[in-house]
Amino acid sequence: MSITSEIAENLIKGQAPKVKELVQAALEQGLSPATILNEGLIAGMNVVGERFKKNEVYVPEVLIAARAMKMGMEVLKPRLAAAGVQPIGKVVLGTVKGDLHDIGKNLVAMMLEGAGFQVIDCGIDCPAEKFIKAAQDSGATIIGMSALLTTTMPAMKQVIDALAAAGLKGKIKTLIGGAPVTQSYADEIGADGYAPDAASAVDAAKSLLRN
Ligand code: B1M
Repeated sequence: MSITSEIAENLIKGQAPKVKELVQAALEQGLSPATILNEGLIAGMNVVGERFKKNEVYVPEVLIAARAMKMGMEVLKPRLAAAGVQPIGKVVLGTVKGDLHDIGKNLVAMMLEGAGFQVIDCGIDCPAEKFIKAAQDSGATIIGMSALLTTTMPAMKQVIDALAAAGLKGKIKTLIGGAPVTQSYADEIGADGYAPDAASAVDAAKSLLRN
């Protein structure tokens, strides 16, 4: 088995120290940071994402795999930066104003990072101005919003309206999700994308980059 396949296999199993060790060994063998990222860490996280979508694995397994990804990335990040490897896109992500739930939002962040996105995390209880400022400051082209309460869902529309008022609607795309959120709600408030789970959020974000 190639060392990148070994990295992917161990990431899927959530073997964080082993992933870190293998990433280090792969660098010592002369593999490029981009190859290790794409064929090792991202390949493994893609498998976890697909299994999560099919309910073959659950939140704890994803969190454990994400921790392994994080440990591998700690070794790889400085080398990626030195090699000038760019993220595939930048996403500002947060839980909307009034809402303190962040477990789902954090899973989305991990999946996006696992797929090669740079995530600017605005945390919880994030007001519209903070989302928009973070996107403008970082050059992100997607704002991702999470809401878990029916009472905080309207805060998503406030962000979309504020983007429109600032003349940024369409330039900065919006992606929404969270347990009470639906595609029809996304259509109703004019969000550019909706995803029912963290793995689908990656597909939706990639599709927003293309359109
Ligand atoms: Co709260 N809570 N909670 N809670 N809580 C719910 C959401 C609730 C359904 C429980 C219930 O009554 N059955 C209910 C909401 C009812 C409603 O509005 N319809 C509720 C309530 C009422 C409240 C309080 C008001 C309770 C109170 O104080 N009276 C209060 C509100 C506080 C606030 O936010 N202002 C409150 C507080 C809390 C805790 C702080 C105790 C805690 C949060 C801890 C934390 O997040 N750090 C908490 C929890 C844990 C829950 C439940 C039990 C679990 C939520 C969760 O983490 N799910 C929840 C009941 C439940 O869902 N069974 C509940 C796991 C997580 C992985 O799923 O977040 O849906 P989820 O994320 C998924 C997808 O939705 C999607 O991907 C994720 C992974 O697949 N997704 C996205 C999420 N964001 C996305 C963004 C995307 C795309 C996909 O694009 C950007």
